[in-house]
Amino acid sequence: MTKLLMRALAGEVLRVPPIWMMRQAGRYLPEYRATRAQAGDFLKLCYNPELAAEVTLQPIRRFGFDAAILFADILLVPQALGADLWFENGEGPRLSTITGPEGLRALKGQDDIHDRLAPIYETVRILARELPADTALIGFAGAPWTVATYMIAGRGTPDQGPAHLLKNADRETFSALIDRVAEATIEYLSMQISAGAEVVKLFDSWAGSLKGADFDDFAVAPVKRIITALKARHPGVPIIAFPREAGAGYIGFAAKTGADCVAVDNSVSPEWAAAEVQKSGCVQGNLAPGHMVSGGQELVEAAQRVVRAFAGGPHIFNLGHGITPDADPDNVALMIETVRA
Ligand code: 1CP
Repeated sequence: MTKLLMRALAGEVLRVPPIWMMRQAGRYLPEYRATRAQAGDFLKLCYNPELAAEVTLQPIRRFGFDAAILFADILLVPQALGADLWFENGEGPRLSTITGPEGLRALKGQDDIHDRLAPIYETVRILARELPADTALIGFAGAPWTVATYMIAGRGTPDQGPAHLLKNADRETFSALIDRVAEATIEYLSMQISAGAEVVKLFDSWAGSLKGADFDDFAVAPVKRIITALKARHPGVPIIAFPREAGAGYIGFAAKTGADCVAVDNSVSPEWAAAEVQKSGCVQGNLAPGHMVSGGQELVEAAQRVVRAFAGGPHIFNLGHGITPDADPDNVALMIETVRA
């Protein structure tokens, strides 16, 4: 029987939606923390295929989600392109920065990224073998704008200021960087698909700070380019796009980019997303991640509201953004029980 996630992505309206969770392998799980300690640190975990496959499988074993998402990070692509990457304890990622044409010229080409990324493809091959027969395997990458914000600033930024500055001051360098990331992302995702990923997702976590024509040029166009190239090479593989906090930009996003499913964050109501986004196809989302910390009857009611709002069309149940380290695994179990009841 076809996997539930694939059925929703094909446009089927299901009585019970498939369910998975962004960052489902992560620090809220004691078994994840133990495996991460065994690996040494976060990046060593990403590049260790056996241990990365193990942490991908942990939430599947514990909760029986309908999909597993490859354990890796969107910042491995910049690293494969030649950026230095490290994680400051308790603070997050740090990268070497690109501030002008010299930085761009120093980057590797899209065909030179695979040596560094080979362990990720091996993780996908292990997962394709070891996942339960009804669990779908999702590969992923960052969308070019979000990846570029880290490559330009060298870290996460609240308003993506440095990336906006380069975009406005040196459009040529900025556009060329977006193109280089898009080209690398096509090759990276194509290799994940060849290794066994059945679905791929593009995370554009900072899409919400692109306004007006910038949204069309840097959130829509590069994602469309990646999807068009992947569809030509792998016609049957569905693609989920997540232009987080796009607001009105969610409307028509699937048609503009060719995505099979649009993931929506919880800054929009499920009723609004059902009316405005789901009318053009499958929608993923959008329970507020805070419910995984607070739990209780409010979690139950909010999860029921999401299920009810999206019941008239194809839907994948998910959070509006990643689960946080302070979440309680019992609340995850309660969410799944509620959705499947
Ligand atoms: O300490 C740790 O163990 C590291 C925490 C962590 C984890 C579990 C990071 C560092 N990355 C990941 C895994 C990860 N990252 C996955 C794995 C699959 C899953 O279970 O979902 C995925 C899909 C990502 C994607 C990712 N990384 C995004 C896009 C999604 C999002 O959350 O918006 C972004 C922006 C990153 C960058 C990144 N990596 C890690 C952190 C702390 C960050 C965010 C930095 C910032 O706040 O700017």
